[in-house]
Amino acid sequence: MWNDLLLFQTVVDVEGGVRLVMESALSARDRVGVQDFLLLENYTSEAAFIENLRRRYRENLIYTYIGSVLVSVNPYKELEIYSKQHMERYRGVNFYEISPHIFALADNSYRAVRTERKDQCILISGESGAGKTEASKKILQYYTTMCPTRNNTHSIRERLLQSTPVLEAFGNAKTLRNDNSSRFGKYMDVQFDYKGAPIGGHILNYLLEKSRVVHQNHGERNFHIFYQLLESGHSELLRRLGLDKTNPQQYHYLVKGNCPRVSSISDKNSWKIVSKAFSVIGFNEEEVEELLKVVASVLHLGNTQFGEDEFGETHITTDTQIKFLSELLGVDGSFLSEALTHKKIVAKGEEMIGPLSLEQALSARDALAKAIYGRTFTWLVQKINQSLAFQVKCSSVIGLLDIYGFEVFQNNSFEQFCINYCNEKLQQLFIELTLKSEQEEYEAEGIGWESVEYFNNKVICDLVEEKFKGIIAILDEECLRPGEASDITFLEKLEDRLGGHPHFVTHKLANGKTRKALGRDEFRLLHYAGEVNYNVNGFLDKNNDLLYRNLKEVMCQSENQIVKECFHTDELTDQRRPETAATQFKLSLAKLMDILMSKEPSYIRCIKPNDGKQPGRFEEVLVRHQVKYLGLMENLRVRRAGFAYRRSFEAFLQRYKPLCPDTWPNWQGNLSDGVSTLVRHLNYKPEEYKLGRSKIFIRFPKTLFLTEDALEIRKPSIGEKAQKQLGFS
Ligand code: AD9
Ligand code: MG
Repeated sequence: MWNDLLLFQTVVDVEGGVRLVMESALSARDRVGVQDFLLLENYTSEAAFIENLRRRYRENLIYTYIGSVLVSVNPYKELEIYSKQHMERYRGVNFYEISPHIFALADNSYRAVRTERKDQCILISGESGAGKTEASKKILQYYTTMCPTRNNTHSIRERLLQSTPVLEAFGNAKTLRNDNSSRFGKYMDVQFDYKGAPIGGHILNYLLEKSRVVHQNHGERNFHIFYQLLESGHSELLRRLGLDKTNPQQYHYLVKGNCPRVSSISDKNSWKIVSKAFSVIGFNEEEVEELLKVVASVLHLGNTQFGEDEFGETHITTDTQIKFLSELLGVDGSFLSEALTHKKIVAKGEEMIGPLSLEQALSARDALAKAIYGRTFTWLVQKINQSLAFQVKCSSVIGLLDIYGFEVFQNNSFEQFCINYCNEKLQQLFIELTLKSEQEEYEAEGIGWESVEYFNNKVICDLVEEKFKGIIAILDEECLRPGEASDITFLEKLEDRLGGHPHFVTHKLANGKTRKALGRDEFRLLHYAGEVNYNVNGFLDKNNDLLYRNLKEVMCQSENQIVKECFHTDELTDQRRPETAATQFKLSLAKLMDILMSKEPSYIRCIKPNDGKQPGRFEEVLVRHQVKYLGLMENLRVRRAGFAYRRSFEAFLQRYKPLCPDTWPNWQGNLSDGVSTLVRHLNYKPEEYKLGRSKIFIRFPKTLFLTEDALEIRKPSIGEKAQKQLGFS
């Protein structure tokens, strides 16, 4: 397998020139396809693209490049390609020398950090279950295993690694698409010192799917931690938490999906791993216990029931739950009971208390459970960040983004709207950083090339986020009209203001007729990746994300350390309206875009080959859909129309001057002439490169790869000192 597609062999001739010899490997290519889509003869054909992926997948070759983009197809089985020996094979080698691999991409970013001191980011995208989280774990493993160590940084490596199981326990769940689905977005910086040793990290989390705490669809589960605790928590601990492990089905918040056990998941093992991870990260026993008290209190909240008396007043019928809740959260039981059945409104400086209906009490209870869990998750991230904070000077970072892919379900709600908006932003970033900047650079350098048409999705980003006019602004506007506005008035406003927009559709047709394919409570967005119908039911509530004031008051008085830190009294005194959920998300995405824009990106595009989580099954229709919405064909066209590599004249000459007697050891003339002399000597064909104003552009990766090989052969004869000067590793 390691001979995978070394289709070209290098021959260095007597004068030091490099020649390329095609290996008689056509049969190999037939069998395993090409390792870089740039080498596909018929590169505009989607069928050829998919066929190449299929051939490679059949041979367990799950990775393929499009230039520097890595395409990965989920194997759904353990492959023997991630050992330390494999990592070593990829250290310091050029991208194209051996079989494509995620370690090659990780190493490439790392080398850029080391040699150019330029911050990097690795953006991993793909739909649920495509392998994003696994990919980010492999990258983290690579850095923690292969990078040099500082004396005191052993523990930081462990902490970097151990942050994952903790966050997965609280933020991942079994869904229909993935048994270990991340229900939050994650961006993690790995920080390095000037010697390239990992010295710290920092995590940003995005939009946890809080609704899962109180409701799961059939066949899905709540977050893993609940099952882990019940399955494996020590009996004494469970007693203290008031939990009963014998029957997890008795917990209201765990039974909705009717799926307590999952064959691919061992809650027992995971509990052991998470318990160990807590101590590595630096949680002491009391902190873990406080955290588990919060987890248990969510279960007790779920089991808190309400009844109506003869006057229609709502009251709590399950006093034992209140007793446990008051102990676990360290709050006054009667105060809590009242807050769960009444609401306090402050209007014009006056407080008014009114009873809640049964339905309102249930939803207040659920809102409290979601708030406690959601805020605790953010607290957990902060706590991990404290543990990962670096002690010595950070020189550069590599950011890893593992964030939800585009989602289209039968019924799409506020969550899908946010997730798909996030994907629009990432596509916009990709356009900014790759497609547009590529074209602009050619223009700036005066390089002629065929311009490639691509769809710029800025128009859709604007549709969602534009100030005063966009969908989020209209949604926020409706949220400011309590009592008057509803999900339907929100939809009507959208129709009114956005009706003519080319990417927005509702059931109303321009001629007054009705579009049958859309319900009266739906709108459709024509995303860059395809059409999605959103049902507006619940948009206002989810965007408001309100917790009644008196419930906040109770939580602010909590003696549980974590709850105390999660609910500040300033919240009660602050007169300003809190940001809505969509606006918060929009602001956090804008910050994320700034972070990513300041770094040099690499991309991993993950593909899910089938919906059955099965190894060896490649479903063409499913794959084709993903190839489309990941924009891979467009990406390939731009790459093929352009040049795979570019380097400044200076950097190119500095690196390769030992290969030519006229440029070694020093070229006296101008840089452009030096590069011309050098590439003539290297026998570059005119179609392989172009010289711009300040840079050389190399069309195919293999050209550079052969030049690197020649350098490797030449290295011993140029002496160690010169090698150091030239920056060879
Ligand atoms: V989600 O958007 O969080 O729902 P991901 O993160 O894209 O999704 P994940 O990485 O969790 O998917 O992969 C899903 C499952 O596929 C894993 O639990 C593994 O069982 C399987 N998988 C993914 N990548 C690999 C791999 N490189 N080798 C083996 C893999 N199995
Ligand atoms: Mg994931």
